[in-house]
Amino acid sequence: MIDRDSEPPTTTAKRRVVKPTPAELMEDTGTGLAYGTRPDRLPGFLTPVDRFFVRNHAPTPRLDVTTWTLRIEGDGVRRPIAYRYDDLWRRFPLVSMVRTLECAGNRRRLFGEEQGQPFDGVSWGRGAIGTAEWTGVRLHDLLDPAGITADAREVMPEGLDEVRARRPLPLAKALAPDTLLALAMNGEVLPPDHGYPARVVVSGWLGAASIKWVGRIEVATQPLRAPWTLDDYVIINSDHPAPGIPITGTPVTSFVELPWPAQLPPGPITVRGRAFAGEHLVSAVHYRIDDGPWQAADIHASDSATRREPGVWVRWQFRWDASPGDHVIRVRATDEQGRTQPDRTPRNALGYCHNSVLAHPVRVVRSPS
Ligand SMILES: Nc1nc2c(c(=O)[nH]1)N[C@H]1C(S)=C(S)[C@@H](COP(=O)(O)O)O[C@H]1N2
Ligand SMILES: [Mo]
Repeated sequence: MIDRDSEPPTTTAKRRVVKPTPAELMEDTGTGLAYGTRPDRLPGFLTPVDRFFVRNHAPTPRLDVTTWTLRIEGDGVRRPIAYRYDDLWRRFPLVSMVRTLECAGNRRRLFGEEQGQPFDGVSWGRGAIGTAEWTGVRLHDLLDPAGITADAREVMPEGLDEVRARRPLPLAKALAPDTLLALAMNGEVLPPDHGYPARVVVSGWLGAASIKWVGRIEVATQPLRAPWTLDDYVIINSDHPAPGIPITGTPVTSFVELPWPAQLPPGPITVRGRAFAGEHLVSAVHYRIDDGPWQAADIHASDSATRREPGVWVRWQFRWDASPGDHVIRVRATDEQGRTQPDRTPRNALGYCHNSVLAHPVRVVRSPS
């Protein structure tokens, strides 16, 4: 049996996001809190806001910027500060950067199928990944006026949603030049579901590090404890028993921009997709049709939307003369350190970081039904 990308959810949970999530653009995971981008609905290098995946742990909060403040505090700063929304726009240099966000649970349903046993947790298909141009202020520039102490170690942004989502970052990652407090996404003020008025964007790390609806940032001289590094977003396996290891960067992965399963007419076509390697660079993408040889796909080197850089996906493509019948497309991306997508992902208890080479089913028929 072929499982479909957008298996209709068995329960129709109440929607707890703001933007429309039509089935032509997004995959409903059935939770009311998590909607994936359909991989076959990517018109350009960036993922448009209308289809960018959403992952909430509580309903999207509606925040009012006339009363909203951002507090910087904790024993790792000498002078706690509170910023208003206008301060963020006016007092600091604005920076724009293209970055990909991927949820650590992306492809969990496929991971469960590979293991022959479903995982608990959001049953994602391939859609919990997206790329946007984020505009905002460097976290470094915001923290600096508070006077970071010499012994500061961790920085923890906290959300104003019901779960007060928070996750500590090591000081060095928080101060990296490409760690941003984003105020805008693809040239628009941040939409409510993506963290309005301000969200963190942590380059190359799992989506859960990029806290939305930030209201407070704690700087601490001691390691901070939070549910998302203690109970969730950790790798628990035989090498690392509970509480496991908190996930940071995500491993090299790729996907084909076709529905699952796909149906195509016979003849020459261009098969397209994306590859992403977290904090690393994608150095190669190979593909294989059925039992044929592995061949190099063409990585778009001339994307004017972005330079090729770590933290950003690449587009790739190849030409294929599709003959009638059932076929399987496999794609394997490799990062600059030579790490490549495995045939099987070693099991971990919570079903994170699935990056196996997928056997993408394609039916080639003369008159698609
Ligand atoms: N405050 C808050 N921030 C959050 C979350 C959340 O539930 N609350 N979800 C996280 C997770 S798990 C992911 S994958 C990303 C998803 O970002 P997006 O909804 O903009 O795609 O946001 C992260 N930031
Ligand atoms: Mo996530």
